[in-house]
Amino acid sequence: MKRQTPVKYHFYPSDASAVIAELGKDALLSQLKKMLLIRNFEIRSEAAYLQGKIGGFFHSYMGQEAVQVSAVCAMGVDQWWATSYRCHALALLLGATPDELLAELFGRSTGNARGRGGSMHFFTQRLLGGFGIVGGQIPIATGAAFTINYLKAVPELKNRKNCDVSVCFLGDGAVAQGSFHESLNLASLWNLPCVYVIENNQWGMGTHVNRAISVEPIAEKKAASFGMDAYTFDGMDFFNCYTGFKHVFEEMKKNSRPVLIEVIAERFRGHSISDPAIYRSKDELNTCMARDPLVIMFKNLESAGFITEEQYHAMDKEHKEIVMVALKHAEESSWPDTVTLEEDVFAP
Ligand SMILES: Cc1ncc(C[n+]2csc(CCOP(=O)(O)OP(=O)(O)O)c2C)c(N)n1
Ligand SMILES: [Mg+2]
Repeated sequence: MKRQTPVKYHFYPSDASAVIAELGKDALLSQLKKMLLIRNFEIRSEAAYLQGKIGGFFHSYMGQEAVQVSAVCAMGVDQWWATSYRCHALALLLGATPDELLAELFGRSTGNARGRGGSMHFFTQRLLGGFGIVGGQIPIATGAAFTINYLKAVPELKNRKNCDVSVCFLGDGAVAQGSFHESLNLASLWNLPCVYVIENNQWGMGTHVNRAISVEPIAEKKAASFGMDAYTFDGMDFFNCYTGFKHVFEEMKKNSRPVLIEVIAERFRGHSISDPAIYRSKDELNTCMARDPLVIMFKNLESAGFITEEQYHAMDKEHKEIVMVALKHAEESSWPDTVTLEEDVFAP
């Protein structure tokens, strides 16, 4: 049965003006540019898909940009990162180029995974994936957190390049998976520095979170059972997310304890490109799109005197053009040679 009462979230306290003072104009404009790159990447690749140029699965991150942009801004690229199949944004944030990602969507040999992975399996040196199995990334990210401690504990490995935390994004739907509970239990027992971030966009395919997950707010109610601290952030607000992620990161560097974060977000599209999302009314969609994370970010930076509306439109156009160039590169790239079909296949 659907829960009727609206969920009361306790967002981590934040003050946009404090973040503006801390990060300053250049760093904040650079975050806004990242959001615009992600948004334009999603819009243009969606259009290419609808023209039949891209096949397979395709899950848009549109609407959730503030979450991963702020997390990478607060913790830096040099951590371990993992996410679900909704992985376009994180790959862009961790250094993959629009050229290689679009070529991957087009299935070309110049792609991020040489055309073999497609939309759900982007990776970078620091991004462990892109996972198509719901909850599949949770044990992997937990293992990466184990590695962080292992490298610190073994004297001969102490000089190896290490990082501070492993960050695992997962959807609200993944909370019902066994891998979630097994991983969080182990991470707590073994003090693994893993940041588990539930991106609660209210839906797991066409099932509303209140018909799939027994308690809400999810992090607040579940973290205690693992002896972890819980946090809730407003996923449409870069400043709230950044403040929260920064706090968590600083705490974890001191105590090496895992944490559970729930970020309340909205996806502006259906579950995937083939989902018309008729389970959500137009009014509901309009209400959530009225809180566009890009607009919220822009308005704050405009009030701070960092950018005008005209400059914002020019910045948007500039990123649209970056993606158009990448589209051309993808279209002109060659298909993988069929003789490579059996390469990189693990078959013992
Ligand atoms: C183990 C497993 N079960 C079911 C599926 C089918 N499936 C794909 S996405 C999805 C919904 C997941 O929703 P959520 O975790 O909230 O992530 P979101 O798509 O909202 O980002 C389901 C059930 C799957 N891929 N893997
Ligand atoms: Mg979801």
